[in-house]
Amino acid sequence: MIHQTVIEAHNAKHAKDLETDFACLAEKLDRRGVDINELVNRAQGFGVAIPSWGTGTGGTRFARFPGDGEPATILDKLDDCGVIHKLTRSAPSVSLHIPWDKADPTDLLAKAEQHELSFDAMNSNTFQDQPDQAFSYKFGSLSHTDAATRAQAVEHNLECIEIGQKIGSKALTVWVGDGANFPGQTHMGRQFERYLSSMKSIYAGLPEDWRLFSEHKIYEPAFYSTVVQDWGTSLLTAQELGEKAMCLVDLGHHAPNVNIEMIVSRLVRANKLGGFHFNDSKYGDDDLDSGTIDPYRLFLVWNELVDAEDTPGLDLAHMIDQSHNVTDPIESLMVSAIEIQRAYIQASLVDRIALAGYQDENDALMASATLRHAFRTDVDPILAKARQRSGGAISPIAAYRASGYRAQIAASRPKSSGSGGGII
Ligand code: LRH
Ligand code: MN
Ligand code: MN
Repeated sequence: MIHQTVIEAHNAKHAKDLETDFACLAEKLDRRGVDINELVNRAQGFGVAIPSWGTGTGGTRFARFPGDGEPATILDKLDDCGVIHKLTRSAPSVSLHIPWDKADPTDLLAKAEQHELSFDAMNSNTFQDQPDQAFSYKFGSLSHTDAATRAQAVEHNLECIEIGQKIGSKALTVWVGDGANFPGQTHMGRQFERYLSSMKSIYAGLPEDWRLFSEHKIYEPAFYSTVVQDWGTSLLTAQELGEKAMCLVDLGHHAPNVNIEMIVSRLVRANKLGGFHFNDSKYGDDDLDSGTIDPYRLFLVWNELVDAEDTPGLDLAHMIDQSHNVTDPIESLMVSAIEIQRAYIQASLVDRIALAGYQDENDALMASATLRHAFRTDVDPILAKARQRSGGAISPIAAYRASGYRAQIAASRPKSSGSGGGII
């Protein structure tokens, strides 16, 4: 593990530069009537959940190229999540995936406590067949034509809830790959009815204080049609199921150029926005690191979220969902958590009174300039100060590399084979 003294030694080297940069930004923001310490407080209060599956090297259907010290078990994954949180102080929870992360709940809780972590939404998996299951998901799961296959998929989701209850999770995210590869392969209406009816059975088993997230995705693995392909279908589902059902927006699950920030605004209006899977993409569900392709879009999403933050009942689950194919996953996840936090703080800098004035006057030029002014502000010193005040590293990547953590775990974990393609 990374000892606090490693962080302190690292911070001692960078503290003076940070003070200078922080004082400079504080003065600049003061001229804009903004108190920098309020922004530091906001940054310190920020947290995003790490997907357990993101800690291992991802892959494509072509190949997977594992690195050294790949986590072999969920406990290893939690150790890696502990490192991410320790250095960034902005990733206090983990989102588990069943059955990949099945383990004794007592061990999960003990490990989480050791790293000051908690468990965010559970994720079910009915897009793969497991060795011991009776019915195949080749032609669908919750929407399958066969009632016994649907029942098996429902049962699996109920088991995820049961496991989640033992570890303090409060939500279940359902993403299904069900769909069709050919026009005519399925009756789209009847298939959706079957999906809804299965989701109702899952909803019926949801504890009082839990929420059910439906996650839409435009395509893949089904390439002609997908049952929950867009936010419209997701919203229909959430509205039909009831109060505890919400929509989850995975940024990569849309066609290129779709206006995701507008989807966010509409779902807020419907009181049905439940959470996010953050990532970035250029072409489709690329699962690239947050903020690496289109940081302005990430900012625009956060602009809607900050604008809506006082909406009664709005309680969002923020999670990362990425596949790290060519980087050290711990490094990618740390940078991603910081990029998501950066967009949040930049969006917090938008002068909303001025913006509303420009919008009312139809001053398009000044309205858009107001957004870009916030986006272009370098909030790095705020993020670094937040980490320093919370006991994290001023520069997490440098501290991580200096710690030698990867080499240390590579010596104790079994070497991972690169055979077979990764799936997500
Ligand atoms: C597939 C996917 C989806 C889910 C995850 C478990 O696209 O990445 O986003 O959230 O698998
Ligand atoms: Mn996702
Ligand atoms: Mn995805």
